[in-house]
Amino acid sequence: AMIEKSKQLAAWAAVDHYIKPEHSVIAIGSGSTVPFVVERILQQGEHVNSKRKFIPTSFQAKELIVSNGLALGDVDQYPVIDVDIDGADEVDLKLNAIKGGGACHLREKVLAEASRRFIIVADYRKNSAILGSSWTQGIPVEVAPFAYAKVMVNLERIEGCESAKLRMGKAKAGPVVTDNGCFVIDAQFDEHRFSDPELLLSKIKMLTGIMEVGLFCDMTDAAYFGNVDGTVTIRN
Ligand code: DER
Repeated sequence: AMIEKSKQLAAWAAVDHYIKPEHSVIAIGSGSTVPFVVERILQQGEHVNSKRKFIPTSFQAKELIVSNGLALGDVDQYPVIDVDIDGADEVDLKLNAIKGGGACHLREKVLAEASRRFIIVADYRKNSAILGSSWTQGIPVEVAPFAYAKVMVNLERIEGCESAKLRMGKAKAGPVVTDNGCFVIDAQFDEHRFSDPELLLSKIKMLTGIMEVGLFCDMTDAAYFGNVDGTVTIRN
């Protein structure tokens, strides 16, 4: 309950500060924090008489938009987005983030880059000084199925890589398949690598067969963390 409350605190504060009546194209992130973003937008009521379009970062986000009666937009038609609010698995002091715990990070990163403002909302567990402190499941790497075994070999050769494992489904036999029909490899690195996340990202992203990497560097305008004591930490 405290974690859920802290997600709500972060989401409401971010919406109140960053989503204004004049914003007409809004990207909706993925995960369990973002429903509180939609909840607050509905409370604002601006969407009712505006031409607002909501762009989903995943099938899950699309369902959230549609089930709440918000106007669904397509990034093909709205490639320039006013504000994107999304969750994260962990955020460091420089607003670098690990994303992809929900295997949605390719579309999330595309829309984050397409947005004038990219805001992260999260509970206190995600608020770290250095990446890899609280999120210990590795960096999510989306990969073309054809290339996954070769990419696993390439990842394990990167200095500091401790393991690279294909993400398997829990309620599905075989590997997780993303909204893009791809697989996810979770790559564990020793914590020294996270002192320079951009260098690590560049080493991973260049491997042929990789679709996207769950390291968001130099992309986030602000991060909102809900705290146990009911306060919100804002980092920007
Ligand atoms: O996959 C992602 O990057 C999502 O944003 C997700 O990891 C955030 O998760 P949560 O909001 O459910 O904690």
